[in-house]
Amino acid sequence: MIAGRGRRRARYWTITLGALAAGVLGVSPPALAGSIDAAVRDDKGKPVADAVVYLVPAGAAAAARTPPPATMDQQDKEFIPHVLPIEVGTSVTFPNRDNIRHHVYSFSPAKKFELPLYIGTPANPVVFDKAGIVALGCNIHDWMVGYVYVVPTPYFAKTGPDGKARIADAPAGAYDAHAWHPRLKGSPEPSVQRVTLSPTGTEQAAFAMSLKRDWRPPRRGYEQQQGN
Ligand SMILES: [Cu+2]
Repeated sequence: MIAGRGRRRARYWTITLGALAAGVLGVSPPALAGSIDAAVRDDKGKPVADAVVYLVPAGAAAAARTPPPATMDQQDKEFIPHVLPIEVGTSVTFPNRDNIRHHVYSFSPAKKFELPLYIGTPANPVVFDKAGIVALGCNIHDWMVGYVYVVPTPYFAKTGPDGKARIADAPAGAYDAHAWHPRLKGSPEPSVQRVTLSPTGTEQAAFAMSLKRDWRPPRRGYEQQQGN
């Protein structure tokens, strides 16, 4: 009799504690996502492609996570994409899709590394563990220039040929919106503006930037010399 009541009481507490745990852990409302449409133009009003727009939370930082891996191809003796934005901690593979060897390197403080002469995909990806600009070159082909731009946030996008970029999945709240481009004139620091994302509607942000001329060592002379 007493033992039976004890069992019932134990079951009562198990159910009650279970319900409490579900209340605390399981039914918190989902984070409401906001979105932003950014438009980047140069000082003549022309749309700027390949600009990286990213949102840094004004308050608490975004929860730490392992970002998905990314790829920087080498194809037809170019880095593709020309600009690869990634979050800090991202692993990047550098497959060589050409049938000649490339030798990828970076002397940038944010990530110094070298992938000596290779064809195919190097066994180990490169992990970018510090925010900043990583300029890529190839020891063999001087005109090959690419950028990995490492941002301290999962909320980023790159402008297309129309100069527009959309970030659609950031939790509602206040952010500093940054815009960066590899040919920014003067300081390489991104331009910043405060935006507040609401769970309804889309914020707009307009950036204007002065760009340096797009100069790279020419391909033609080399290819005539080498016959490739
Ligand atoms: Cu190369």
